[in-house]
Formats: sequence, structure tokens, C-alpha cells
Amino acid sequence: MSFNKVLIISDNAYLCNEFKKIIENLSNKNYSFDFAISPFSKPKDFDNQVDIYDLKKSEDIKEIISRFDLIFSIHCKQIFPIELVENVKCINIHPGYNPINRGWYPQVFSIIHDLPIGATIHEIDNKLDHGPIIAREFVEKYDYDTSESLYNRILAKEVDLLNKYLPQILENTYSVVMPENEGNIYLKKDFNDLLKIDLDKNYSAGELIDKLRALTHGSYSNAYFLDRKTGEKIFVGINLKKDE
Ligand code: 0FX
Repeated sequence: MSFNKVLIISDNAYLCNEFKKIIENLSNKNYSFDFAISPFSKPKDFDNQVDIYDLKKSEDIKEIISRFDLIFSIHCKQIFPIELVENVKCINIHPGYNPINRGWYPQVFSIIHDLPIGATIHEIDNKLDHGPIIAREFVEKYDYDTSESLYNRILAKEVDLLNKYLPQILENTYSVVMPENEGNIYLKKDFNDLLKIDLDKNYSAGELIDKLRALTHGSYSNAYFLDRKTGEKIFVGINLKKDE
């Protein structure tokens, strides 16, 4: 039986918009789609009408279970509680290739640990970025990538996978493969632990360039060292340009 009442819960306005474009182009119009965000996201950042769901509140969980039969997490920053996962089909779009890049900011750790990377659509289970895999594909990773350039390639791959697989997910005709192993998982704390550059530590040139590439992402202030006189944080990024 196909799904009908679909909730998209997200904290990423770009992906919400892309999702909206994909559903506008679906040939089968028999579905209803509602969008929601987390309490810490701002509704004004989202083009479409959004509800707010707090997945720590049992009344919100009960409401979701009663209203929807399929839920997409497209970069929703809340953990889906087991009560929700066991009562409604929940699907996650992850900016990493499961199980190699589970967890937080996967492209950062892919650069640091030289891991292959891509994007995954999977069913949510009780562990992070872990359930049965519906679709996954690798993206290229280059020595001249920063976190931002690699992230943008992964986002494009996520949209591409959604485009290809959304009809069969809605029809409930997709198939899954199980992750081969537990893979790698990095958390927000692991990202925070990367940020400080110790001026007295010996890094190889490669290690230091990789650390700076992994922490260079648009205007975010990530990597830093401490000013030798004042002890203030000095943020540092890297600028890379391939010889054309
Ligand atoms: O929404 P999202 O792209 O993804 C994150 C997690 O990486 C992902 O595993 C999880 N499923 C999802 C719910 O949340 O995160 P974002 O929009 O906050 O950040 C996008 C990129 O920006 C991130 O990959 C790295 C970069 N960034 C972000 C922040 C806030 C930084 O480099 N520094 C930062 O302080």
C-alpha cells in the first residue's frame, strides 16, 4: 500500500525548497505533504508554510503519529524517538555514505580521515544514520576541496537521489540493503575537538592543510589558534586554487 499523508521535517531551508520542487513535478498527485521544522529553527527562513514539532514532547509525537503515515527527515537536527520510529515509517536523507560517514558534518571527517563520501537515503531505526539503506551513492572528493565545496557536491547528490527514489518511496515499492557493518560515526563533540590548532604541535604539511580544508566552510569561524600575546582566539581558514 502506498503512503498518503507525508510529513517533511527539516532544519535546512535549501533542501526543503528542493524537496518542494520535486513534489511539484510528481506525476501522481494523490499525496498530501506537510512541512515542519524544529523549535530552534526560524519559520521566516522557510519559503513554505511550516509547523513546529518538538520531538521531545510526547503530545507532538502523538499528533505526528495520528496525522501522518510517512515522515522524511531532511537534515532535521532532532533525534527521532523510538516511539515515533516504531509507529510511522521514518526516512532520513543523510549527507554521508552509510555506514562509512555516519554522524555530524560527514564531509569534515571524510577530509580529515581520507574516507570516501556520498549521500544516503535510509529508513530510520534506533541508532544514528544506521537503518536499512534505500539508496546511496558516492561523490568525488578532490585534494582541492574544502568542507564547503565537498558539502555542496553532497547536497546536489542528496537532491539527485530524492528525485530518483521519491516516487518508489511514496508508492512503498522500494527495496533496501542492510549496512555492511557499523562503519564510522563522528559526533558534534568530535567536530569541536578539531577546532583548536596548537601552535606548538608538529603537524605534517599534509595534516595541517587537510585540517584547514576540513574546517573551511564559507563564513563559519571554525579552526583557530590562540594569540601568543593576548590568548585571544584567531580564526583561520584556507584558500585553495587549482592551476587551470
Ligand atoms: O543540516 P546540515 O547540513 O547537517 C547536519 C549534520 O551534518 C547531519 O549529519 C545531520 N543529519 C543534520 C541534521 O545536521 O548542517 P548545517 O546546515 O548546520 O551545516 C552545514 C555545513 O556547514 C556543515 O556540514 C559544516 C558547516 N558548518 C556549520 C556550522 C553551524 C561549519 O563548518 N561550522 C559551523 O559552525
